[in-house]
Amino acid sequence: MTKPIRMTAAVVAAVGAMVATGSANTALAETHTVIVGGASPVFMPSDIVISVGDTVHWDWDGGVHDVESGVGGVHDGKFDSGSPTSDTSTTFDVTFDQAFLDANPMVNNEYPYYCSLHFGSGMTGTVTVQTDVPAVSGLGVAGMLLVGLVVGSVMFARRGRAGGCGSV
Ligand SMILES: [Cu+2]
Repeated sequence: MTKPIRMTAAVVAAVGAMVATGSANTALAETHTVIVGGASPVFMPSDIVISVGDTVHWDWDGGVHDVESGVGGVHDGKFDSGSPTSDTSTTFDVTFDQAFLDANPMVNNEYPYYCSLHFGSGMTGTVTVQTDVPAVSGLGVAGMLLVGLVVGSVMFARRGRAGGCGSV
């Protein structure tokens, strides 16, 4: 009977760590860097999923490029880095907070963008903003697991006592 209980304790500790990590994530807005150009005319990574409040940081790495929101070279006015440039010290930041989402509503909070010089050859990307912060639902699942494990270990302990082999 000691073996299953010891294992349960280890799992409870692991779930506890998950819960702690989850609550830390909800408190921090993150910055996601997207490399602009470089060896080839692409955005890297091209499609990213972020949480509301996070910032996307585009960082020029070579070639003449820009960042414009929209599809197929048609600018939709949501964000724009300005004229294409080859200056590798160029950066462009957009914070996708709730105010930005409210002012620039998109289906599924999915923001497509492109380089005005190279969209035809596939220099495009998307930023998808999640408003239901994943860490919160993770916390719920972890909480349910924790309750299940506590109930399970209590049942193990009771069964052990009833069988007369519960002494340490
Ligand atoms: Cu380009």
